[in-house]
Amino acid sequence: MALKLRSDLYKRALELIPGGVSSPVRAMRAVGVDEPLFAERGQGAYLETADGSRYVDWVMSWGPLILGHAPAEVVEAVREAALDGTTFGAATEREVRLAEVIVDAVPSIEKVRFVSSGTEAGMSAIRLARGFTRRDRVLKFAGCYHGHSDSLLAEAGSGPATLGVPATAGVTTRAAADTIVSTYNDVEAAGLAVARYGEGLACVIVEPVAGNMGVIPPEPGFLQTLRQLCDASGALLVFDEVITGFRVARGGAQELYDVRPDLTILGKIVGGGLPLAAFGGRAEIMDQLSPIGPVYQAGTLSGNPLATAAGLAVLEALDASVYDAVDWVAGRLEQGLAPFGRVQRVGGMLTLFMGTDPVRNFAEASASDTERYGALFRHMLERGVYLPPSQFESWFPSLAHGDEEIDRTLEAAREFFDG
Ligand code: KE4
Repeated sequence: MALKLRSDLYKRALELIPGGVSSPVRAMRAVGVDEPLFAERGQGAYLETADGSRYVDWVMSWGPLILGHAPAEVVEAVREAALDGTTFGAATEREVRLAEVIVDAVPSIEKVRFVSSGTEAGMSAIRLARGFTRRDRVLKFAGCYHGHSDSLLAEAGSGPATLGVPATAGVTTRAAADTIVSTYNDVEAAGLAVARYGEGLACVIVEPVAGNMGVIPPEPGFLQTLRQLCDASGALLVFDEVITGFRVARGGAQELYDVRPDLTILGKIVGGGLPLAAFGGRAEIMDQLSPIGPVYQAGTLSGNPLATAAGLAVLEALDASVYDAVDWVAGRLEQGLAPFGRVQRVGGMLTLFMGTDPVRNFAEASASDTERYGALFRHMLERGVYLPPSQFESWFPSLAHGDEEIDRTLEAAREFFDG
């Protein structure tokens, strides 16, 4: 019965929504699953699906849910806010309060602008960097994902640092041509790229801890070198902290590694699980934004009252005890999974790579045995444990995960690898 229910729902979805999903990774094609999960309810560390199954959830909506699914304080805050209206299209005190919390927590942010998704934040930050520097080119790193705006969907051509080529249909060659793609953790390649294109370089954008190749920590000196290259060339350094922001530390990766970017992109946790993201940085840069500056940027639902209520409820709960607890969960997972493959972790984000060697960039991540990862995913799902449906994603432990969820996960993993 349960499977039939899911099939019917999927059939209906396929008729109405491309691939039956609202975002590609949810289709679970990368892990050989022919019908994706249909979520029905989240509770703490668990996801309940339309066919009546219940899973230990390590995806946690791809990162926002550091307190777990539907924490009481967040649900209450959103419920209360909704009673006063769901959107105004006007300034609100709540967004001022959320801006205060962000400016106080994130070392490099003096001013912040709210948007509705990480993509919008990334796209806007790039436009602002181009407007501020009056330069066109953007340097990114292969395997880093900054949302799906055209200029950030460019992939590397051949060679260590080349002009980007479109990573997908629909992005024009011209849109990709101003994007240079280099190799993550390769300071030489980055230096080459800046030497070759530095004049016209508006910014260097990077995930300070890569989460979209699987978790890849920055090698010692990598982030510091990017800071120096930007200072030398006049380009802005943009940290995409959509994943790492408020996750690897309250002040994000820039606090953890003590490197100050010029602009920071935030998302996921900052919106408390509702559609809210943000970008911020030095006031002299942010003041270039409309309505006081020449760089246009706007949004109907930006700073939405329900999302700012959720974001405030989560950020106000994130004290040292939460980071210690999440770090403990992630540490136990890392230790327990270590015999099965290459585990890479920074604070509350980790990946189990199907391989044994260190993974320092996209080429090395791509060498992982993705077939075996798919087999692991399906095995774990059958045992009630929901891993990210792609080798190139992070697991997202939360405050709601404890010994029971970790032990169940490690036991199921042991069965797979020892079986
Ligand atoms: P959104 O537009 O999906 O809110 O954020 C884009 C984005 C920007 N920067 C980083 C570092 C990100 O990880 C993301 C989005 N993350 C993916 C999963 N790693 C979201 C999942 C999906 O695309 O469905």
